[in-house]
Amino acid sequence: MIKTTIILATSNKGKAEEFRLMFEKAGIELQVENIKTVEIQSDNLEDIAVNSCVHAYSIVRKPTFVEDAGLFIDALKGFPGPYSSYVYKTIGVEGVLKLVKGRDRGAMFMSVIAFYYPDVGVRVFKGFCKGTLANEPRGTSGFGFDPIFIPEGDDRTFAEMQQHEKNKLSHRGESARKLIEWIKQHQII
Ligand code: ITT
Repeated sequence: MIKTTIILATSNKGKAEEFRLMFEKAGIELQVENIKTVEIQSDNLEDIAVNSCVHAYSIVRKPTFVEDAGLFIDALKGFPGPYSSYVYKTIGVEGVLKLVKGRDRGAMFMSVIAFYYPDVGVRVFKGFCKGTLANEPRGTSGFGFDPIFIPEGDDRTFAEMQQHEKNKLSHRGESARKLIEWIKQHQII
């Protein structure tokens, strides 16, 4: 049993806000640390998340988690996946739309959370969200590829939803619910 604050290490404000809301609803205190962790080059989100998490822990020395997420586009054989951050910063939403013009619109978001504390070791929690890519960007909320991602079962993009609606459907919502459940079961806080 660990009685202390849980740390989320991220440099992404949008991601931090989504976790903040879910932890607040669960009644668990969350401290966000704006740390850009060293990200190893790998085509596997889990390897990246686990390495980043252990690095972040070495700085904050409290139970820490990081999340690595990516957009996997069917027509591009899963690209950009682990390279989503770089693709977003370089060609952006419009560039991605150009790459998939006239092609299959299927896509999936994946979220991998790695939690680390020496007493419990590394724990990994995953979430997925299938959907399609919109023809043009729509909506102003959220971040990253939200304006072009329409989750299965809805006709709005994530950027046209309120944060709690996105959290219900999203990859991050699923992985965060698993982490929160685990934290409660193991009385980490
Ligand atoms: P940290 O590693 O510091 O947490 P990051 O922005 O690099 O922040 P990720 O590597 O997890 O975060 O995410 C890669 C990119 O994928 C991110 O910058 C977005 O462009 C995109 N992305 C991830 N989750 C998303 C979401 O829920 N909605 C829209 N785009 C998302």
